[in-house]
Amino acid sequence: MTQNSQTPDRQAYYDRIAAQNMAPLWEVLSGLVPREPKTAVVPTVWHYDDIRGAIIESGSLITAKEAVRRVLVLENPGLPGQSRITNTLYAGLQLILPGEVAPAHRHTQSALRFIVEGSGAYTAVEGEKTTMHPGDFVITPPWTWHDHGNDSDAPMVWLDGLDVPLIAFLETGFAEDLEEESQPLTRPEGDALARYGTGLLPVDYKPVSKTSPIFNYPYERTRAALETMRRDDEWDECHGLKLRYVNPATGDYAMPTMATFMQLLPKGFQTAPYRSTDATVYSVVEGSGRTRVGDVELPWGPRDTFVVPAWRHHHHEADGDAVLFSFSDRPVQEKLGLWRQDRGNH
Ligand code: GTQ
Repeated sequence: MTQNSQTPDRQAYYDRIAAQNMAPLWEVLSGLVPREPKTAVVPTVWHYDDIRGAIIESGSLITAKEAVRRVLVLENPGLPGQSRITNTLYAGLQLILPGEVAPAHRHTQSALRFIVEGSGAYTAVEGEKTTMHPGDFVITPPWTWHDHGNDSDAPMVWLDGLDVPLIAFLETGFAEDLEEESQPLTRPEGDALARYGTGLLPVDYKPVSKTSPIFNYPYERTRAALETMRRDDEWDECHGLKLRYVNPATGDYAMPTMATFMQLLPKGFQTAPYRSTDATVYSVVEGSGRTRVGDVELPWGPRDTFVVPAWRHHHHEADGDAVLFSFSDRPVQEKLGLWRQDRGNH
């Protein structure tokens, strides 16, 4: 970053102006205005089978109530101690045991849950409960009350994705706790999906927030859509068959700060080299294979989480049919006119 142009005269001058809270731009210019994105984020995979033991062990060390959220944060090794999986995104694996409640709170950070293990725990958001199953994509919009509970008889684990580092950078983080552990329920389960998630909307509906009014996109439906569409056999060379989750009221992404996707790679498919400016977190739902990021190989199987840094060429290889969920900060980049992609190796 430093351009190595220091001389004793210059250094003495830099020291003097530092006392006046000034610094020479020419020593840092190329780092401040890089020719292309330079990221500290390292391509990394967390194999569920390797980390499951530690996740379950956390359940005997602390209760969900005491922890508030009992989560093992997935820290990018290039950003140690910063609770970040990419520059702008946070990810963690949350455990909730039978009978436990993670108490109600709300915050300005957007949260997504992607269900990894177990079935039958719930999230309640703004007066409605949704029961969660593997592969479901569940949303907690900014500043909405949410609590989680597990009425099933098995542990449940999901991937939390939040825009925590982005909100911290913008210094717009607010949070508060509800006095009661669980919020009062005001609507029957399934209300939001019926109202907004069947290709219909209430006749005079106007969006009241920037987040989708659907807060659980069940895997069953997503998987069925992919399975029906594959019959056309129109595979994108970079993505296989890739869908984005949308807010049905606006056509925009389901969340204002995070884009979410589900893609199908058929058995034996190898995607063409691709890169984009949004670092992307993947959660493997079905199948196994590997993603190559430059010289780094990330082998993956069901329930694994992996991250591809910004603007790094990569491609995926699927051994059998594979289904990958992913999320990134693409909506923010697009709205600022910054998002770029590069299809192919040139
Ligand atoms: O479930 O509300 O992983 O507030 C981190 C912060 C989960 C949550 C996290 C949170 C939550």
